[in-house]
Amino acid sequence: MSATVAGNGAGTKYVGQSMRRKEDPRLITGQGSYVDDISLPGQLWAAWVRSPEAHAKITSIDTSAAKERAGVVAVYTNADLDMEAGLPMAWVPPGVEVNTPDHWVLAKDAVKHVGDPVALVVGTDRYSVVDAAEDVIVEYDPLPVVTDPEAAIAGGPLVHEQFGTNKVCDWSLGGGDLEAGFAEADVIIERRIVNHRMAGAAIEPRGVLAQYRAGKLTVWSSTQVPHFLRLFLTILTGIPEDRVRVVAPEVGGGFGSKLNIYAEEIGCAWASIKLRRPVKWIETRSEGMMVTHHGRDQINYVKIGAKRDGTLTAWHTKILADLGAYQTLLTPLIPPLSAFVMSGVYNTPVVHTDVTAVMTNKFATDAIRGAGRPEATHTIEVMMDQLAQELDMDPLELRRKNFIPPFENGHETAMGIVYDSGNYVAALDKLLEHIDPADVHREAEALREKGTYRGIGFSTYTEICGNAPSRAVGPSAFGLQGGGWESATVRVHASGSVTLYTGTSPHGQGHETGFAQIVADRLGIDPSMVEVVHGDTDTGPFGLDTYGSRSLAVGGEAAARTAKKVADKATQIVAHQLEAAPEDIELRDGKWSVRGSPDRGMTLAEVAGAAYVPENLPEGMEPGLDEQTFYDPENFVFPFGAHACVVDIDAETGKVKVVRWVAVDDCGPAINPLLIDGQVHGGITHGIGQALYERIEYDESGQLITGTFVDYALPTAAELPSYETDRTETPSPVNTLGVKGVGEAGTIAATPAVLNAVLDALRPLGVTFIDMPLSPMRIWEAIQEAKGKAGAPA
Ligand code: MCN
Repeated sequence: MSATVAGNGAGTKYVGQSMRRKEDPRLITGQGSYVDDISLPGQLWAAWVRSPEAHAKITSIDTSAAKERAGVVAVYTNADLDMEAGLPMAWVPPGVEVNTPDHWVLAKDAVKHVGDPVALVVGTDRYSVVDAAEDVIVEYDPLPVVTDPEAAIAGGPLVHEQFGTNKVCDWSLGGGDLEAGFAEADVIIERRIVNHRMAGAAIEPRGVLAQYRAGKLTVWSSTQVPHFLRLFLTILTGIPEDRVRVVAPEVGGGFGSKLNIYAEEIGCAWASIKLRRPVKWIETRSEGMMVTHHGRDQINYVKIGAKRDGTLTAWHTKILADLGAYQTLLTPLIPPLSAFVMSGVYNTPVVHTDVTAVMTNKFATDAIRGAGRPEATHTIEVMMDQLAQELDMDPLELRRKNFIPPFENGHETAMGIVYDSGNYVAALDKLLEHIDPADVHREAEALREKGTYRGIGFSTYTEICGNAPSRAVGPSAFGLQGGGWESATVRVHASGSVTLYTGTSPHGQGHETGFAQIVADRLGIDPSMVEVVHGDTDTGPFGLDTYGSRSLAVGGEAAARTAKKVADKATQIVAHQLEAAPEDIELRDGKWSVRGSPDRGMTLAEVAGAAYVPENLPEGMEPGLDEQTFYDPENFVFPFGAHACVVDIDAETGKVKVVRWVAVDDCGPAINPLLIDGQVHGGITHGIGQALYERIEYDESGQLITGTFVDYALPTAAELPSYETDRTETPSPVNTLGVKGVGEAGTIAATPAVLNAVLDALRPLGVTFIDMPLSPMRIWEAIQEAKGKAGAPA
């Protein structure tokens, strides 16, 4: 498959190639530098005293014993904090009231979830500060706890009394007449679908090192959002932004969980300002499970209507979203993202989504890979299979009947969301070139005699990413207190090598490779000559970081446009030097030359030489060869695809094994198919993890009972098949690269394919519906219940 690349006759020498990642040699030979690899002279360590109670008044805090412990330099409580504001939440939707509690770096008067930080201990030794934290005596007066969102909204104990309710907000998005839509339907089905809470579970825990020195604050943090962090450090500490530097060194994954401004980041920075010494904190895995934000935790009450022939007439989803006790950076904004894609890939004329967000005594939810779109896709694709059952129709035929027909330049959904381009039928057709459901069903029949139930499940999806047009997401439109643009600077050095500064902040996605391919093609050089610099706010311009599969479609496009500006200037210089017309200059085989005379030409190094020794530049041209772009896209981008999952279930034990996975994804022309495959593999694994194994669980008293990886099961290679991946390439009209995001696509697609496969397998046993996570116990119980209903011996 080839990629379309716009501009300057640049060709596609590197774009489209499966180049190996430039960043990997240093990462796999131990030469990467993570926060915990960095130490500074005079460095202190921080440890946090955390609440063991899910909800309680703090009646007293005695720090005296901790302060006496050898090496302890300071112990702080909320009374010591002189910050005027707490941790930020950045969504203020116009016309919608959002009940947002104060969220202090250290709890004030009361704790609202297990792990709520109550005191900060700072000392000279990494381990003795942890002991000292245990010496802090906090007395609590327990308050009633609510962990179930349905109980919380129905008048359960109040999480924050001042609001008189646990409701955070109501928010709706819809188009078309629901009553008329359902009146037209021959069949209406309703389900309650639970999308349980999960963790990001990045391989590197969070960590912070803050140093205040000579009036400048430098913070190294394992974060996805160094630029955001710098801005909020300025707001919360009062230090001007030019005196604050944030560095995200190597970051060992985030999966959304490091898209936040955390208490530990602000607390360590604040303590280092107070103490005039560097302060470091590295998260333990159990702290990570407790106070690194969680995701999902939605209940979807869905009602859909269709004609007897399968044509959808109306779709109504009510989302109850459990936000936890506090709202972190984007917490209440995530469920509305579900609403944006609730049409899925279907031409449903009436689609409404009503979000109710609620507080409970759990830690905050926020963006975890997919952020709202996996929840929507799960609901849509599970419902499509449920409807197919009701209509006694083939689930793929039902999908085909309702697919939005192929479009290249905009399709407006019932809700007024304009998808950029799509060809959903092509993705499904391609998927079926790889796998035939009839074959799987034949195999299933043979296996059943041995007690194994095989099933196949599908998911056809689209999602919204490439965040974002500022005028669509910004304060007056959607309420995000920020923009959606991205920056890029290209510096061509005098000897012809190139540095690209991007405002994105990768943490595993491979930007150093893909972005170098884009720039290299436009400048006629090898990608090894392009260094991609990111994650340090002291280099390059302000940027908006990495999340929401935005980096390539926004940041990569900014890089492409900047490289094109450099190429345009190079063209002018070469035309002048070769005494030719600029229109006659083309970039071919690493040289700008006169069309038809390939021998007369200049390489980038020669052009750079001319630009920096400006004896013979066109009249009025500035010396130098650096350029910069701030790119704000016209629309989001909407990748799509079709996935198939085959499972085997042991009916005796209820254990599910995924035995085959075929994925066809369309993220526009591939910059690097190897990077795409890596993203899709990781994404699917994330989805399978949620569907079968992973679950953050609190008991009724608000205790976290999945506090370690012993209780919170992550899938490993041993549980998974080798994935079969393929692509279609439908260019986006939104950017010149034609690209869409792929970082979350696999996760968004995956969970309904697993659930549909499990239900397909269990159908002969009479099981018609079940919720994730599809644990052996849950499956076994469903089988027993179905047998009981059928009158068979359980
Ligand atoms: N790509 C490509 N050609 C395309 C589309 C994408 O070569 N047509 C490549 C890009 O160049 C980039 C990668 O695919 O190297 C992902 O690009 P994009 O979809 O723009 O996503 P982002 O770079 O913005 O990454 C964010 C996304 C998100 S939101 C989560 S969560 C996530 C993910 O990426 N977390 C990850 N992938 C992850 N991968 C790793 N290893 N670790 C994480 O924490």
